[in-house]
Order: sequence, then structure tokens, then C-alpha cells
Amino acid sequence: MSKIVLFGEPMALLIAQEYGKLEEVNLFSKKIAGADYNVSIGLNRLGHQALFITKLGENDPFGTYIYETMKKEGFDTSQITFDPVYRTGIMLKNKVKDGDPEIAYYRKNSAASMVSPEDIDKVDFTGVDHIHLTGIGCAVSESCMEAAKEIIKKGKENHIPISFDPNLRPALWKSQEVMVESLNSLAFQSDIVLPGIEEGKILTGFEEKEKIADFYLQHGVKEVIIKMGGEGAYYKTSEKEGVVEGFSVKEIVDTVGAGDGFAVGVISGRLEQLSIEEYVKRGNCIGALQIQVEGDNEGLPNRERLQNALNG
Ligand code: KDG
Repeated sequence: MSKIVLFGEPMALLIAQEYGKLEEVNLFSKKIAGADYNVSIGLNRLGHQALFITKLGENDPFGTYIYETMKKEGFDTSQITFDPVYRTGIMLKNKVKDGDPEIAYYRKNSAASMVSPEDIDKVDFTGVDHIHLTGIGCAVSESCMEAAKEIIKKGKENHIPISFDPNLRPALWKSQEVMVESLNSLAFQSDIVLPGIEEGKILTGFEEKEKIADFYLQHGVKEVIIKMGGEGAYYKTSEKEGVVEGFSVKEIVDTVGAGDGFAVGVISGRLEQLSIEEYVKRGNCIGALQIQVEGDNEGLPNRERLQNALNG
């Protein structure tokens, strides 16, 4: 079992139970969202241990709900604190027949946005095997951006590999320019960068996957893995490159969380000493499982389900 540090914002997710625009929907079901949270769930289900750093609202039903779920899902909750003033963030998501769903956030000044470098300084990084960051956790406030930088600093001091999923969320940034500059500066300090192909184009200005990968390799990143949806994923290191085919999917129910599933495959596979081809394949497989189920993390498999899916 490996220990992975993650930080970000778990939110209560209210997911529409009928088709239509968010303002027209009457019936919602309660779940949990948040990229870093999703990745943690997936790693825990495969027998690893996510140490998650965040803040939840105190005496806040959504905060309690998320905390209790985290305990059931095997998180190390020692670095979760409760904020007496600010509340847990909320996200609404509609139901669509095709494509990406409509999303609305209620997360400005949320409890999680109050995380700061002081919270990171309390964490013991001894025995941590991996750090995973996303471009969402750092986007929610300036103090969270500083916290992300502090995590990277601790990772470097302790020689811990860092993976970074840029996860572009323009709604959380002042401008595209600030988003691109901020995310690239975190990416350049990471060992593994995991952009989606469209994200890579925005972040680098290049159209071709090879050039997107070279852009990051030239800035010191060791592995670039570019997600290409149904077409699989492309990886490049200083030694090799290749495309690993995607998995076929019976029905796409909800596209959200595919990238997080992919990150689970890559991180867990690396920690289990798989080859790059094998862990990219595992990433493709978990991404495909995740999109066949409603919810942002409900499709993430346990070990047995993963094995069955990999065996076709
Ligand atoms: O990667 C999926 C997450 O991003 C989702 O669970 C929550 O969209 C979300 C967000 O912006 O935090």
C-alpha cells in the first residue's frame, strides 16, 4: 500500500435526476464531487492510501456528509479540518443525452478555499510515496495557490514524485492568460503532467500532441501523458513515446471524472512498478469505466473490477 498526498476541494454534488436546464430541474440526488477527491477515492479502492488535505464547513450537513463518506472510503482524514465560519462548497450538474453536462458552482469563499501554506506545514511528508495535484485545487483562492506551491516545495525536499493534471476550469480564473501562466508554472515543477489534448493546445499554443509533450519535456517535466478520449492516450518521456489505445464503451452516461479515473490508473500503476504502457492502459481502462456510470467517482473500480475490465 502506497501513501499519496492530495489537496483540493470536495464539494456536495447535486446531480439532476431529470433532463433539462439546471434552472428547470426539480429533482436532484446528493453525491460528492471534486477532482482531487475523485482521484483519492480511486486510489483507496485499489488498496492505496490517500492523505487528503482540505477544510470542510463545521456544523454543516454537507461537511459532515463528506467527512463521514471519506472515513468509509478509507481516507487518511488526519489533515481535514473544520472551519467554523465558511461552508462546504456545492456543485450542481444537469443530465444530458450527449456531451458534457452543465455545471454551476457555489464555492466562492468556501471552507476549502481557506486552506493556506500553514496547513501544509503541519503535514508530515515522511513515508509519502507520491503527490498528486490538479489545476482546480490551486484555482479556488490565492491561499490555495500558495498551499499548492508549498506542497511542491515539500515534495522536492523529500524527493517525492509529483503528478499534475491541469484540469482547466476557466470559470475559476480571472483570465485565460492568468490560467495558462499559473498552471504552466505548476506543471514545470512536476515530474508527470497529464493534460487532455484540448487542454494541452490551450496551455502550450501547439496543435500536435508531440509538440505539446516536447513543450513540457523542455521545461524539465519527465513524463507527459496526453489524454485523447476514445482514441486513448499518448505518452512521451526523454527515452520513448507511443500511443496506447482506448477502451470501447457501451454507453457514455456522464463524462465528468474520466480524467480523474485516468490519473488513478497512472498513479497506482507507477506505484506498483508497471511499465509506462501498462499504466497508461490502466488509466484508459479506469477512465472508460468511470464514464459509464452517473456521478463523478461512482464508476471508479476496486481491484477485482479493474482486473475484469482489463481482461475485457
Ligand atoms: O474532474 C472532475 C471534477 O472536476 C469534478 O468532480 C468537480 O468539476 C469539478 C470541479 O470543478 O471541481
